Amino acid sequence: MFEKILIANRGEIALRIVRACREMGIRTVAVHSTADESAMHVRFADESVCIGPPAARDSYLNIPAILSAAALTGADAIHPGYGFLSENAQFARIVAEHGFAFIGPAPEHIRLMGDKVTAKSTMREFGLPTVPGSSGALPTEEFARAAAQKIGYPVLIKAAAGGGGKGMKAAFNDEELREAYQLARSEARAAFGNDDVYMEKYLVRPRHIEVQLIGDTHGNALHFGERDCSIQRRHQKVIEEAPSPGLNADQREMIGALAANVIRKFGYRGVGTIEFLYEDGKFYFIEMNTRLQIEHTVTEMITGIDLVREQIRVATGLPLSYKQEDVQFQGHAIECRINAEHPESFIPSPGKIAGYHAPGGLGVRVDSALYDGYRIPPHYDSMIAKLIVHGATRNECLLRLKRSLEEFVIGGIQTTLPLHQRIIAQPDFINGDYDIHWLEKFLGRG
Ligand code: MV4
Repeated sequence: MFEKILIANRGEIALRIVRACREMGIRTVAVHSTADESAMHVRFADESVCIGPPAARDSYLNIPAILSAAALTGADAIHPGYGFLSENAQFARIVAEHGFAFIGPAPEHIRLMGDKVTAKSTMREFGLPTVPGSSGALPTEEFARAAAQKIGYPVLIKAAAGGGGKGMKAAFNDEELREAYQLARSEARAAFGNDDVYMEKYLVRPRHIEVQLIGDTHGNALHFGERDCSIQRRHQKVIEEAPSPGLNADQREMIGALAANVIRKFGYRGVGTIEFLYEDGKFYFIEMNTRLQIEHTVTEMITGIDLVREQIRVATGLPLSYKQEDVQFQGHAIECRINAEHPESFIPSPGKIAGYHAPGGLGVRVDSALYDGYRIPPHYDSMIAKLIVHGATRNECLLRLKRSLEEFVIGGIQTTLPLHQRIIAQPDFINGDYDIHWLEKFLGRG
């Protein structure tokens, strides 16, 4: 087992990893920028190293600085968290080359899943259902037109190096195809430095269903059920829940087992999430994330399993602590991502916290690094807290979530707490009757 882990991240996820390490008797090293000197993850870690000025490219993305901190403190392993370098295959390789364990998958798996075209063809070969589409990248508009004829409109053009929706353009007929193709390629070039694009049948009102997975170095792989992440705005998840109100137990078991079998076949190590679109009773693979995700919490709440602990165990070469039959699902969990943003304009609202009270009580969890008097820096992502609520049923969970949101006090800045209170009061949401476009339609309605 590792004796000391360096956490190459900040905020709530850095604190989350510190907590798992402390329960496992593992010492922790926090790294921080000059803007995060008084951050909670620094206070709770055993040691801390300042790795640069506020800008992420000079600090949390600064590979030489992070490796130097690991060497200076004698860390055995580096945990990347999510975002920043967590899906950077080069970083994973360099970490291992310098003698540290990377708490994550093998670099070649990170790279394989980072290219959406190779990810899709790999998953199709391993038996996952994929969206009907072009067999590879589309080098010219003529190729795109031919692919659209074969697939049938509407079609969606996507960036091969993409993810998160950048460079994605829909076309509903031949007239729209030229502009969609050109725009997708130029956006992909700008966002990823790679303008390869591919095409798929456009699913018009799907849910976003993702399956939590873990594989170890002994040929074992498990699934921990699914999460419904359809409540999103501009490709930023706002509310996630487990299990999905759109699936039944048979579908849950089928898609979970299918996904676990796939990662077992290609010898995946560590936690991972396979993302599907779900429409009219069918699942379609869209992406695999090779990192721990923000919303891993709702899965933990319905299974009672600490996914970060399992992630660390697997990284040391230990077998998984559980067999599939040990993974039981109890009740329902919903997570609200609380951002330091105006609840209607979504304009960022960094600044000093003047009054902080987190909700509590049975089935209420707050993952946050906030404290009264903390100054939220303007340099990083605006998510400042995750409110996660568990209940025996979805209805009990909703009642508890409403109460918790009313109890939550974050003073001195604007937050999206009022937005969450509005969303969970909507009949469609209460009925679980939503798809990936629901929130933007709701917000557009004002
Ligand atoms: C799609 C789609 C509809 N049809 N693919 C968005 C980014 C990446 N995760 C894939 N995404 C989508 N791919 C086909 N063939 C709709 C989306 C999509 C989406 C997917 C999941 C969650 C939120 C979304 C928001 C907009 C579009």
